[in-house]
Amino acid sequence: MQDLNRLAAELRAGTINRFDFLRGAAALGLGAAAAASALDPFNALAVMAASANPNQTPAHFMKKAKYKIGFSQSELNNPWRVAESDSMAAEAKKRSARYTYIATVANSDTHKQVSDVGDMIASKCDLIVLTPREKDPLRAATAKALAAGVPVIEIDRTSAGKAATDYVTAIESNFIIQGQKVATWMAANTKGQINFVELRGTTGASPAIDRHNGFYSVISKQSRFHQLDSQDGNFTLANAKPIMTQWLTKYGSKIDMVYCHNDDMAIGAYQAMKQAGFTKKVYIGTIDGQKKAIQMVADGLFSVCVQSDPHFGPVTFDAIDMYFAGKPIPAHITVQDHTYTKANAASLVMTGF
Ligand code: GYE
Repeated sequence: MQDLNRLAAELRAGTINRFDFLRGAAALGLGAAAAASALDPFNALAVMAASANPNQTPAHFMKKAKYKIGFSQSELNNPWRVAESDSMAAEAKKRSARYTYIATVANSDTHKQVSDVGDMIASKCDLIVLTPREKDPLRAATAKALAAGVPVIEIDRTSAGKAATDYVTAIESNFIIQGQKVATWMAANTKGQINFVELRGTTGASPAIDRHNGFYSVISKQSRFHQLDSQDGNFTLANAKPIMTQWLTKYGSKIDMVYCHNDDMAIGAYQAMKQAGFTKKVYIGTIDGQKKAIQMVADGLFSVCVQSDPHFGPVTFDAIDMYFAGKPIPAHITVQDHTYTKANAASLVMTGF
């Protein structure tokens, strides 16, 4: 109990943060609730909730020569996710003097991703990088890590909960702005009545929610745009292509525009049109920035592509360095993305993946 009292004093003094406190309590065999009740009447959970931004606390008592980092990937079912995992692995290799690195893939199974994070906690990872497949269910994973005192950095997507409170930081693109950029391009560069279909990303994933809301925040104010249909294409070509084939049968040449939450689905929609012998010129707006898609913008096959840069390795490991150096980390780190149009795409193909 002496050790727990020392930790509590340090937490109160602000020389350690609540991740440190919970990790210290866990090392003593105590979970968060047990740590709190053992400290009664000093209620640790209340103090932790009221304590300053955990990222701003300078001291981290667990100094080590090498930290173990775990990366929980949701799935590798499209080129974007492969590029992201490759970027993380390459950066971990560059910094292998300071970090050991393990990675898991949840194979599109949200429950498996929650248990993957549990396994990383059990295998004594010092920090977990998480790309949460679905927003709400992955809250269980960050809660588990927080209770065990293991800091989590969320990259590319976010789970429910708050950056700098439930996890250290969120490193991601602004998905609302991405959707708005596609809609703004369509509003500025088309004329007359426009009927459109929307291929959405995985239901429950933060980019699917935000890219939908961002797009509609602009397009619903334009009375000449009409939605014919909208379906979940799971961010994959394989799911999106048959949906587009059905729409071509159902709506045919009524379709003027296709809005896709990612390039893989846009390429699937384009292939479906080609295979159906559909020759009408349809506007296609997409997000991600595969080299192939940027080239299709340059060739006039896609109208606009907004980048969502998957190269998270360097920025994530910079944040990890800062965390273990006890330096303040902003709650949100926003990735800056290009907008590719006919005017600039040919010269920017190399910025893709
Ligand atoms: O657009 C898509 C991937 O979470 C930002 O997920 C990411 C999205 C990306 O499967 O291609």
